[in-house]
Amino acid sequence: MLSKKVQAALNEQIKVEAESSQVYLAMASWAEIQPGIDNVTQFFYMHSDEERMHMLKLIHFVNERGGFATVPALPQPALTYPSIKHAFTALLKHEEFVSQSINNVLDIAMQEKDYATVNFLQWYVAEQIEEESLARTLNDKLELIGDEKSGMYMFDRDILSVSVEGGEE
Ligand code: OFO
Repeated sequence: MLSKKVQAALNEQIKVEAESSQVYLAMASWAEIQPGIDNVTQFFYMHSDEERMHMLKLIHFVNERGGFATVPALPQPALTYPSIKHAFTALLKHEEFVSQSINNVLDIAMQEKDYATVNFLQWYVAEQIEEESLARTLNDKLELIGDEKSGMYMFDRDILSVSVEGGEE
């Protein structure tokens, strides 16, 4: 059985994952109308789907542990970006925020001596390490590319294989 505190923290995390899914969905829609970045577009759509999966996993966990997972209202995410680099910088910042949020939930679960939740959250801790690392790699590549068109062509060509190697789920 979940304590009220742990349930509230997990419900907050459900909101964070849902927001992540929306943020990346908006990035995908914006990328889709930019010329020549079809794979970047697909990367954002896939990332949005993954975040929805992270949200669902939390919903099932809360309900299976005798709690009640609440589906949150969501703010509208940013709809456009000045450049692809800006979108990826925002993605990295967002992932860092999510990691911090997972750490907060973990802190609460530990304070409450809820070791089942602590154990469950390990998957998210590992996932965030991978996602942050992938986001940093992609930002570093974009930094090198600058405004070079051929570099952006290769970035788009390679992004899906980089994300698979990076262990994206
Ligand atoms: Fe939910 O994994 Fe990133 O944000």
